Amino acid sequence: MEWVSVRMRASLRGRHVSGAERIVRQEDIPSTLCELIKRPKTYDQLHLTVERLKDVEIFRANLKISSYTFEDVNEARDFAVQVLSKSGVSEDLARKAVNLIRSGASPEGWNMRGAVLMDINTGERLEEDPYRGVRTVRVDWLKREEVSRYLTSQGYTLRTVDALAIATKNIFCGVLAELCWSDDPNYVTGYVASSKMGYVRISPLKREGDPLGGRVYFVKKEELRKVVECLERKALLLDL
Ligand code: PML
Repeated sequence: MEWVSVRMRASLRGRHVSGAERIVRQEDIPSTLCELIKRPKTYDQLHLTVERLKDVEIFRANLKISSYTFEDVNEARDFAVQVLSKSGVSEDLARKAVNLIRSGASPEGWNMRGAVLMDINTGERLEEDPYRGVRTVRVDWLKREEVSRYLTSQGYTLRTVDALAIATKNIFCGVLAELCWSDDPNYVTGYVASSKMGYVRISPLKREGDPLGGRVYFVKKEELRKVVECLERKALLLDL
């Protein structure tokens, strides 16, 4: 069966503002393009990629979801550090990851387009391009509408739908733990994900109005090449 990856990324004055992906059938390409083109609120450049995929693996998503809400950002970030520790990340490196996202992980102190890759043993940053980082692409839900309906009926958001897909692929590819919160100034819920702890939603990981956000993936340095190849090239459709 033929599948096509449709990807959108938009930027404003050279800075990434929005990105999304769908894996769809040939006949759904036009409606998907129309949907994705409407997503960024503002941009001066928008790139669309339509790519035929050769080998698509179907994989059952298996991360348990849990949610925790705190009075303030510091408590929530401390909890994220604890969840990362339980996932095998030292407390020092977990704090380093929080501080990187908090202050903008790119060399100019702004959001990266993709994720930081951090050696889980030493804290060394491993991404080749510190502005771009690594991007988890070629992943979607096999039955996106059904999954969206189900998760939103359980009180989760459409952002959860997308982030859960990314987190699931990351773990599939060998990411040992992930910390993420959004760069959307109005979305303050983030998460820690690992195979041991599942998908742990944590709120608020930042203050309302804060435009900084991003992702840190903890990996083993010796597995770097294999993990990056999988994150960027392997096509995965997730079943719930
Ligand atoms: C959630 O609500 O489940 C957390 C979603 C984080 C979204 C991060 C992003 O916007 O990329």
